[in-house]
Amino acid sequence: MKAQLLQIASQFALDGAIASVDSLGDGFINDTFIVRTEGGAPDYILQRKNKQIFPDVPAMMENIRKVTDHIRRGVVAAGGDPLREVMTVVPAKDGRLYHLDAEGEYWTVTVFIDDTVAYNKADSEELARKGGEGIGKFQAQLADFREPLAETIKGFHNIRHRFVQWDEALARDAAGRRKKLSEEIDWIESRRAEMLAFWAKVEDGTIPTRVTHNDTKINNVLFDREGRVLCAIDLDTVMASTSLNDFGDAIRTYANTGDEDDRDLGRVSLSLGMFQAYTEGYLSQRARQLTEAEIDHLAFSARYITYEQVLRFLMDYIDGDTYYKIKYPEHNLVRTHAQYKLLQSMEEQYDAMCAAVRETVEKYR
Ligand code: GN1
Ligand code: MG
Repeated sequence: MKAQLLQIASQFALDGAIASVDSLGDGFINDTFIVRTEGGAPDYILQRKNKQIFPDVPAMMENIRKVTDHIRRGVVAAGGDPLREVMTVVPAKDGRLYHLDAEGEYWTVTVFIDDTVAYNKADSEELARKGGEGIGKFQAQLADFREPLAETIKGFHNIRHRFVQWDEALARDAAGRRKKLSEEIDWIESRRAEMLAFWAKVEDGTIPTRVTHNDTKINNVLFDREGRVLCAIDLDTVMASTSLNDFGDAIRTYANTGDEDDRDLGRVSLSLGMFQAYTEGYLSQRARQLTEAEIDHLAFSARYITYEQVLRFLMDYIDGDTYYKIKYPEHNLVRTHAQYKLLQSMEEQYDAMCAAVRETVEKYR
């Protein structure tokens, strides 16, 4: 394996001789390694990309290249450090953005950003504020990005597309579970029209399409040792959609007082304090650039994404657990209930969420 990894790393246009290649982190999706080099050259991140989740790795890498090139121009113009304040894709020696090995696996390299801090859980309002700042900064840097981006996962946060999958899953009833789920199915159906009405505004351009990160959890933002935001990382799911999705998905994860798969529903609710903190950090970067329609739907986007997550977990349960990894047989149903509890908590506190958004916008405009 070591020899194979060295051979793969040597396919890339690295500065400095390779000293070692070692496994790094415990990501669920890709396999990640660190390539150490000799002398003053940077170290590198080598990844084998997951073909099951990303059927078109070349298109994905092209998306990442476009987006990071754009951010880099802005960082350089502002006198920042382009090796620390944005991810750098390192091409293979043949000029491609990936190396395809003899087994048909796709490998990619980026520059390793040294001396940084990342967090796995947002356990304070201060950290939520900084996380919001990190994603807000990422979006602000891409506000004038105009190039087309490939749709690397079809209809990812498109509820119209999810309903097509949902209706098929119900009709198939592959695991024979549908008859026991009439209450849960009703949670989805009773909100179908409302969610489609929101999405129609994205489709007709009332809500603009921008660059979206699509995986805005806290460990995808890098900080320096002084606690300043450096950049957003893990750009595999960068696509074009409404940037509200990135806000909503962050709130779904940052502001849940319990766990995504909590069996104890009493623990699950929306923390208004964490919501306010993330919103504060986010709008400190974005208040002047977002349209009125976006501001008006910011709080709703948390409901939208959480609803979508209820649908996706329940659909996977109905399908017989084919998409999400499960740790026990009812896991997807437990996730469905826990995310539904979070959705209800958001619905109950919706007026306060909207008021917090309005107050914060005024502060930064
Ligand atoms: C998956 O890979 P991970 O855990 O960051 C999923 C997200 C879901 C999330 C739910 C490509 O994200 O969309 O929100 O699980 N990613 C993909 O935990 O489907
Ligand atoms: Mg991910």
